[in-house]
Amino acid sequence: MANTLEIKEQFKEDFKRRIVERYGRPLEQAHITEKYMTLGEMVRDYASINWSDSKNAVAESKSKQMYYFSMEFLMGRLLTNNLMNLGVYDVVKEGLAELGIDLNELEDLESDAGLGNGGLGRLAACFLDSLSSLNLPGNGNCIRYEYGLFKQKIVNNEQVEVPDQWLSLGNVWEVRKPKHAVDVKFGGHVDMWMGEDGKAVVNHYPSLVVRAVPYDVPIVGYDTKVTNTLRLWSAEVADDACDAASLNEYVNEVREICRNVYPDDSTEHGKKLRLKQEYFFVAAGLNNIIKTHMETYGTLSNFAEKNAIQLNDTHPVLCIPELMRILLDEYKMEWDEAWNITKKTMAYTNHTVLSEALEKWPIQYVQELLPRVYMIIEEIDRRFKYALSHEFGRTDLINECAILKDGQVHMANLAIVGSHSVNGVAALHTEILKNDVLKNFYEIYPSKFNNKTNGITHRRWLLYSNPQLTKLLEKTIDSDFKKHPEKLENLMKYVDNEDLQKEFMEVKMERKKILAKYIKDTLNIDIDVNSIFDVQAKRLHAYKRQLLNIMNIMHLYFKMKEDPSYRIYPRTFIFAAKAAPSYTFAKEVIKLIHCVADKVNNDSDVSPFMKVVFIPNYGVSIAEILMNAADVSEQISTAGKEASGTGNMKFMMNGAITLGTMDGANVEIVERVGMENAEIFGLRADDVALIHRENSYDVWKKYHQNPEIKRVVNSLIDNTFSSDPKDFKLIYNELMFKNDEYLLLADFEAYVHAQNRVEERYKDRKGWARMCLVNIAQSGYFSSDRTIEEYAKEIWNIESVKM
Ligand code: 26V
Repeated sequence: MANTLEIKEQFKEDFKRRIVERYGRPLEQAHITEKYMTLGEMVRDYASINWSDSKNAVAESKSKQMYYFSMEFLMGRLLTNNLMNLGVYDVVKEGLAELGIDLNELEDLESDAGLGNGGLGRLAACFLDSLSSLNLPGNGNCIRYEYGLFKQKIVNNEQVEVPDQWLSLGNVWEVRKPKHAVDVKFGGHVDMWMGEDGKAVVNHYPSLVVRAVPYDVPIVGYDTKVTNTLRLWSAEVADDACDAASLNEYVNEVREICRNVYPDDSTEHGKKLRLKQEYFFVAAGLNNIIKTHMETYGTLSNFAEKNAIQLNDTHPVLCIPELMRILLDEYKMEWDEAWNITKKTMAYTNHTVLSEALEKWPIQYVQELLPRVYMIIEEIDRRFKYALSHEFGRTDLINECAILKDGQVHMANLAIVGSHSVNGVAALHTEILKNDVLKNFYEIYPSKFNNKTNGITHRRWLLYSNPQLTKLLEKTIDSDFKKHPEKLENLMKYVDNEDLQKEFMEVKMERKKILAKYIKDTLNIDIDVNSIFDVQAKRLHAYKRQLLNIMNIMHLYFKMKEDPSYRIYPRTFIFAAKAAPSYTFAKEVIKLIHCVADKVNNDSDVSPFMKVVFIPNYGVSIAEILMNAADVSEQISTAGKEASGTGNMKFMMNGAITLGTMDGANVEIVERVGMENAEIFGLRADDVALIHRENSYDVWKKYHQNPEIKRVVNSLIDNTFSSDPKDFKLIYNELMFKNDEYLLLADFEAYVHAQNRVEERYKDRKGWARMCLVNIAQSGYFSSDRTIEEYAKEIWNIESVKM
């Protein structure tokens, strides 16, 4: 084994040589992007040794593999993560420094791989990190989008979307694998007849054939050789292009499949494109898995024993009829055998209870785009309805649970019928699925339902993004927690230690200074690092109630203006949120936050006590400097609506206090830290359900009862925060003329009180530090390692790779 010094010298030599080989000039003349690319390629090549060994180990042991099918993987940057997981970060940093290169500058050149919208996509990325780090054979399957989720700019207080050209420097982590390309067929018509063997012969004459080419990304585990694969599919022209009207049209049709994450679906074209994307990556991914399986075993009868597929929400649910199609049409299997294999292979995760987010496809689209797959869906639906009346004796549920009804394919229903496991992502969410949203299915298939509370990788979200806290923890409880995050609980022994409390507050201050510098550099706003950093960072959505947060700020502003003797403990309210491009209400809330910020930040009476900051372009890299600088974590969704939340866990792990409702995983956070170490307020999920059931809420009553509420609501339309009378009318109307669907005014007073309590508690510095330490100590449960171990044992039945 070479010592560190030798490794470093070797690295420096290799690095210099590679620059010359690749760019034809010496290091001294190389551009910084060339240095970045070279380092990335070296790291990838280094990881490739383990990658290859991992593939061999899995193939030789013939162990079962899991494939995580997800339309989204929000990977963020990989350079730091891979250097750290490979255990070479320090050596590389020093080596580069000796060559006059600052590793941090190279790290900053990497674009975020923003292949997703929010929590669902980041969860998939955390899961990949945990799978490799736990030595489990689990791979990702997704689309290689040409553009990531849009970049958010703020112009005149409004969100403007800019394309995210994340591939402009190339992607050093991917390896193109043309030998694994497959053709995916769309449209056209199907011929069927009875063959001599009495089995159906199916011929599909597609109107469009697209070549799917995989790009593989190594997923490097922490302190292990196990390296899994994230396979990203890219669409290219096929040799046999079919009857595309013109070459240009065909090329365009192909290219748009992989152009964007979640393309605009407000038009028919956009909707059909989304469906095309879904089938594209499902068909390509499945085809590949089957090919590999056949090469190893020569039969598909043991397919479910050797492969598990997790469907991340309903987006990849076409996996179910597509696997049926392959087994029936291409391998001539009988329906019952094919169906058993399919159900045993597939497992479905639900991520939302919001009915508008449950996917449904017009039958006509599916029929046109996927004629054979549609026939199979029809047959699944027919047999399911038959079983409902003949097996389950539940004719009453036929309409309720149908896959095909009111002209649509109900994807969640298809997912439940065609899989062996249905899971929610937090305890409360799973209960709501069982007792409310999916109640009928729970009655039919009680044993399919289970809970897997989400988690986050403590490597990215603690070890790498918060080295200051990591160092303090290592000093206090030793470094076991790095491999075994549940060991963070050892910190409980020290939470009363005043020296530790003080040191923790120093760490927090360092992180706050780093964030304050970022805010100064990018927004030119000065913030007080001694103020309470109160952060709400997540996608903008009505149910997440960013509006409730800003309404409290408006309320505080009015109160301080009205009464000069009333002053709050200095606080910096920080928001970060992207709104969907067509979500007008959400965009209006962003504008409101900016207009309130203008008023508050420029008012010399008030601004010493409060500042409002909106950090644009929230994504993984911003989260890495934002979460760990927070004192207060805002998790204030209407109870029952947030399936889990995962930001809440990142804040907790970095020692912030949850100010939240009893929703999603907040419930389990509080269960662990105790009510006294969080600030919980507002209606409970049961209360909300009752209010809706009995239709007992009257927003105008709230408005008239409480003059403070009235003042805030009126200020939305009386030009206090904007001179344009059109501004915020939409928000006002949503609240007052749609009876405040998300119950903001119902929770307003409770929220204001909770905010007051936060302030009181912050003034007790030791008590506050103790609370933060308890939160860190109890956060180990929320490592995605725990989540993945549960999936592996209870759903996938996979075991660790021996290398
Ligand atoms: C999608 C849409 C699209 C149409 C407009 C309304 C709407 C509302 C919500 C969604 C979310 C879709 C699924 C999703 O991203 N769920 C998130 O999954 C996270 C990981 O499990 C979880 O932590 C979040 O609570 C959940 O919202």
